[in-house]
Amino acid sequence: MSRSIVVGTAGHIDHGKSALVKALTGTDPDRLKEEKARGITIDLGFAHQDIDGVNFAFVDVPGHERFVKNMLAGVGGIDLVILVVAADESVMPQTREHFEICRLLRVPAGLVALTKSDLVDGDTLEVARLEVRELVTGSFLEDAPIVPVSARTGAGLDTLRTTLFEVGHRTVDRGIASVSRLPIDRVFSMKGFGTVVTGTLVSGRIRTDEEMIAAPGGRRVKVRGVQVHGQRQDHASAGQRAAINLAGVEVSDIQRGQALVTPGTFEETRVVDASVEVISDARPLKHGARVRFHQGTAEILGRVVLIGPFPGREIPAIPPGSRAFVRLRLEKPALLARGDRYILRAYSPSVTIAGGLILDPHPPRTAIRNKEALDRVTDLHFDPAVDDRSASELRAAAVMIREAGQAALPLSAMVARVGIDPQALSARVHALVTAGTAVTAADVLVSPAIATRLKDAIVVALTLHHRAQPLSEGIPREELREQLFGRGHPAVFERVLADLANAHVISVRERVALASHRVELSPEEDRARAAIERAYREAGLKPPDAASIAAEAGISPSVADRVMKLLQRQKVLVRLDALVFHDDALRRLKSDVAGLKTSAGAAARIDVATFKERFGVSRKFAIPLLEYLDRERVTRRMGDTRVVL
Ligand SMILES: Nc1nc2c(ncn2[C@@H]2O[C@H](COP(=O)(O)OP(=O)(O)OP(=O)(O)O)[C@@H](O)[C@H]2O)c(=O)[nH]1
Ligand SMILES: [Mg+2]
Repeated sequence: MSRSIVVGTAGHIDHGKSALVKALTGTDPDRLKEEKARGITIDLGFAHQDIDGVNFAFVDVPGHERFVKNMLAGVGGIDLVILVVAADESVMPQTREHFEICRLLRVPAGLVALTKSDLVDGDTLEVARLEVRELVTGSFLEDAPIVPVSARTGAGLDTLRTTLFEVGHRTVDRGIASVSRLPIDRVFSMKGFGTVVTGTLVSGRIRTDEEMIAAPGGRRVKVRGVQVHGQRQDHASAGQRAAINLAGVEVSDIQRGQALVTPGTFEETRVVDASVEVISDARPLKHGARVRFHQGTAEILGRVVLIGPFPGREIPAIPPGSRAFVRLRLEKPALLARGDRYILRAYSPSVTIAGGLILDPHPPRTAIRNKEALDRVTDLHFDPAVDDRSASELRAAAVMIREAGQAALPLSAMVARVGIDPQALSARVHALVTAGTAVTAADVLVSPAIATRLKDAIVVALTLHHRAQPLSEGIPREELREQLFGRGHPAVFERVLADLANAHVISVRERVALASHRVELSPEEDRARAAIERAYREAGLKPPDAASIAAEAGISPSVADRVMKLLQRQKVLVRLDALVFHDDALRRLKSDVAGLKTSAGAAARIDVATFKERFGVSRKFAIPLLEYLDRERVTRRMGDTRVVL
């Protein structure tokens, strides 16, 4: 498919935006009945046209001041803007407002169309040209071509087409990151197809049959079909306008403001940290101001909380024409990634006042009116136009890994929260590890300081444990984790254990021990061990109780207790309910009972009475032993008797 460039119109009401789109494409972008009746654009309109093999997709926006919110839903993904200024009226309020919006959203390129050139003489045209030049001085449109044109007579249209092609050619192709994201600008139902959504695909690729999420809301949808510029395709790519036919959802389930995204990449958020720039003819942006937050195609109410810097001592406010850092508290969830551009409009009257860049879509809920918070957002800040992307991503990741602490930062969060292209993820992780900023553990990242601290804590805990309980083989793994890292991410604990084991510092079995640890018995304990073991071995299936063994052998109860526990951990002795048997006796019992089958054929059975008789034990021993045999799958109980398996 040919290269595709999305072009947005911008400009004051009635300046001829829609007429120009129609003159260029042959399609009238005003599609609503009300628009035709009133002769104004109300909502976004769409048209497309090939110019010399490049596909230009037009998003025509309304100029009316009441519909700026619709305009905002359209300019999100555009590559190029045509700022439309009627030569007879020149620069008007929405010329300025739309221009500021494009500037704040960092629309990459543009040109100016001086429309209705047929209505003015040369001098008036020059005045309009000068006023436009003044407006765009110092902006992305500073050197943009200004093309006089008339939709009525067709004068200048060819030049406009050529200029559009030239400017369009200079815009850079958007990289196709594998996270797909399509802010939805229209939802409708099409006969024979069902639900269709449209939008500009800002990143990634959307394929037929793919599963996606419509978020916020998290609804799973399936892509039934994809159309780009009115043609069926098997996929749409970043930078294209696309119509996506969805299976399994009604039109009423989906709205403008949601986005189609790859499952598992974005988390909804209501609190974000951002940089902000207040436009020069707006009022100061006050701490606590209620605003309309616009991003993608969404409009969400929220409040501005100033992080800083604060030049004055009075009520903090960001003066017009200056920049600062803010925390935005939204009244409804949004889907945001680091690096997203947004616009703020005043709650009432709704005029555009500021715009900026999302720096952290999931900031920790810490106090923000202090120097630490300001340092933090300064660290997170970046200017995509001049900063090295990889360096700024690594800096942000470092902040977030540090803050995640023991909980660790999931790799999946790196994409939306840090803004890393999934294809670059492993390279970034490698860089973080090499720089000593992160340690990886399964699918999370943790700061090396945490890993080191945990390692030290484990060694100390084991040393103390071995000193206090020399007969213990170590601390059970789970107990150790609970004790030292209860709130930490389990993968980090496992990673640290593995590191220590690989370095031969510890040994990890059911219990964790220092590698150097040996169970060493004192002469008294050793004598006790031998005596107890012998007693149980000789007692076979009729063991006496531990206390009487100890008493008979003259062993103190505390030594007996320690040695008994050791023998059980070593599996020399086995506890069945209240009774303890020597492992040898149980082994012999198992093979004897299993042997019944070989001698008696397939239907070997045994009941309590025959068991007692054959093995010479009382009921007290017979019951736990038979139950043990069931558990060991040597026998199976069937009513009063047992079958030998
Ligand atoms: N004489 C003359 N009239 C024009 C020209 N372009 C547009 N018009 C007229 O100006 C009026 C407004 O044109 P639109 O294209 O609807 O203006 P718009 O900028 O799309 O307006 P909104 O979408 O409502 O902001 C219409 O009556 C057009 O016929 C032109 O080049 N010359
Ligand atoms: Mg219009």
